[in-house]
Amino acid sequence: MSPFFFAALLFALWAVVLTVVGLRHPAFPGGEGGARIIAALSFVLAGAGIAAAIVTGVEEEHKKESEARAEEPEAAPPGPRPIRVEVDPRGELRFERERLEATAGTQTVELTNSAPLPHNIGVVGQGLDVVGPTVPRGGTSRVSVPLLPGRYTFYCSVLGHREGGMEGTLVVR
Ligand SMILES: [Cu+2]
Repeated sequence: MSPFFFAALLFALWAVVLTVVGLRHPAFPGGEGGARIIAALSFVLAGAGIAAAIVTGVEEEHKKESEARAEEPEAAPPGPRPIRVEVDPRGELRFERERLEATAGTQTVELTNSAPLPHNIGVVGQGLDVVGPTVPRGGTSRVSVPLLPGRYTFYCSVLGHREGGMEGTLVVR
């Protein structure tokens, strides 16, 4: 039960009590003092009703706001998380893993280069052949790829790197 509804109910009961008592006792409210008390109580109840209405309104506003916020996605790129791969940090011509897994659909493959040499990320297979930008140490090379179930090869297209060992298998389910 909302506070507004409760206060309204209380106020309605109070009105009924006043009417019944007033009808049964012609002398009601019994002098100036009695009238003042009745008036004061009515005033307090009416005030409580208004306050409760405001509180209920504010609460509902907050509820709406938080619901709206819950529907808004975080400031993240749309779609699933990127498939991440790193370069061997010791500077060898290798990725830190030789096998990546993904689910079918449009995915982002992201290479973080923490090695001294520039590198990039390429994905080839099933009619697809894309290469991201070549980035120096500290950079990120990204490609967006529409993946079908099956096997792809990921590699670095910088001259001599793939031949040197910078390739691996991307398995899509
Ligand atoms: Cu490379």
